[in-house]
Amino acid sequence: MPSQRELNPIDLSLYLVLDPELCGGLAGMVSTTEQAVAGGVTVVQLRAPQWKKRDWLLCARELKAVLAGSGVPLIINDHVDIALAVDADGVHVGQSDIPADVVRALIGPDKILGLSTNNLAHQQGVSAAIVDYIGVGPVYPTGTKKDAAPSLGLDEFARLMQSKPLPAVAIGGIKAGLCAPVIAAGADGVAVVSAICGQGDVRGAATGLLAEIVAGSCVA
Ligand code: TZP
Ligand code: MG
Repeated sequence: MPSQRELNPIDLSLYLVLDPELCGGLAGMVSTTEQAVAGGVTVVQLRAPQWKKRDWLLCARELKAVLAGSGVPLIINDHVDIALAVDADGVHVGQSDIPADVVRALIGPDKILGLSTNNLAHQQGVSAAIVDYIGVGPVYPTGTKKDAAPSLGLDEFARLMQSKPLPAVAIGGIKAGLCAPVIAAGADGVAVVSAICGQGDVRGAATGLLAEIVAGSCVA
């Protein structure tokens, strides 16, 4: 991969990671996405670790249609084949998934590629010629991802942000009232699951989080 590859531009400000259980299945994920985009989310990721591939495909197609013309990119967690099948905007992988260089070779230079990192060694292993952004966390304890690593805490997260190799989105336990400090610590955006999925007022939840993120950027 040529090292002069330019980063794909992506506004990480408010990054929604969908959860099938919290949203109430496929239809709930689609309606959550519609409302969350109206509330200002800037990225949507389809993540459904328990799902069969057929459901991934059906949902990805619907999300792609809902997001068309919105300017909000659709990112597919783990599954490169699904991303390619629906011409999604990008793929997000973790440290135990298909390696980033292999994903990049499969999706080509123009798609967005995100990589989860949890510590300095992970960050040092990131190739900025291959990856567009990193997801860093969990910052706070989370009940959403059962196999999540221990939470970093804000101080350790801030230390990691001092040497971030790429734009970084913070994830894990971030909810209303906790966004601004994470942004002030150096994150380029906040990724949430339960702070949006399953909320009674999805649009309002997104709007409130985004306002905090903007406020956090002002003091960063
Ligand atoms: N990766 C690290 S923590 C996490 C993922 C997918 C779950 C975050 O969910 P929540 O509800 O925003 O804490
Ligand atoms: Mg993964």
